[in-house]
Amino acid sequence: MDWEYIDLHAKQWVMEAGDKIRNSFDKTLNIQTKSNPNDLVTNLDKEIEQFFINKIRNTFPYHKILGEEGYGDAVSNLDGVVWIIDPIDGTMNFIHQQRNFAISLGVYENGIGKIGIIYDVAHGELYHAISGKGAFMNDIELPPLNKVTVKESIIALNATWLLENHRIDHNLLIPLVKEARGTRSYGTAALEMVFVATGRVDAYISMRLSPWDVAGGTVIIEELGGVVTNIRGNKLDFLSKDSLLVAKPGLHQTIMNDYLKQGKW
Ligand code: 2AM
Ligand code: CA
Repeated sequence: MDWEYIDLHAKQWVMEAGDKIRNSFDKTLNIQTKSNPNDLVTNLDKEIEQFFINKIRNTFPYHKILGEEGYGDAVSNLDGVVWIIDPIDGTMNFIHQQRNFAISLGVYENGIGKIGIIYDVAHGELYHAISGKGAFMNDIELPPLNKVTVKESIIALNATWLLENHRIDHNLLIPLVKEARGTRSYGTAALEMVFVATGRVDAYISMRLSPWDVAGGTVIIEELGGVVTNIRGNKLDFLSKDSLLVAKPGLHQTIMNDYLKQGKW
């Protein structure tokens, strides 16, 4: 498989999609809710997903597509080449802020991450990695991730998980938040993952994400020696919703052993 050829197309389409999104800023969005009143989708989410699907189907007709808005294939396994796409990650930010959202795309072969592309449209920052060929931000190669202690780290997480909730014993996270140098919350898993890649934050924790939220970021993080698992320390399967712990090497192990594994769940 010529991954560089596929990557070239993918990046071109992502930039084109970014232009479409930027051009939409002064138009009225059609906003609907999905599973609950905070689960939002706009006409743009749908149009951008369809844009990618048309491009992929025309150019790589044998590839499968798993997209958040459901215009792709009914993917039940990762056999062959599968594109995992979130046309807009951070839709709530897109609607309210017109920033802090991203296009996120991962290309997997038999379940193995090959290409990861995340485009921070509002800031014009394109992150991308081809497995084994390095990770880049706007074509500047990112250095490998180094070890860091909790005391020196900024951890991205949503305040929701510090309140009592049914996904994690929130008492496990409180000591971590106290020990860390700081916490941040951006409301977009794809960008929070690439912020680990660039060192803007050192770790990111979330309790419930979908494959399209994490597929692109995982390729980029792993290319830099970072670690991606769920909060139980297991690998993700990119087919089901799961929790997420992304961190620099060493920090991941510390958060797992000294904090998350201290619970009884
Ligand atoms: P989205 O904007 O593409 O829906 C916000 O904290 C992050 O979580 C975003 O990356 C958002 O992706 C994702 N997210 C929001 N609601 C979700 C849900 N119900 N299941 C999985 N991921 C969700
Ligand atoms: Ca989305």
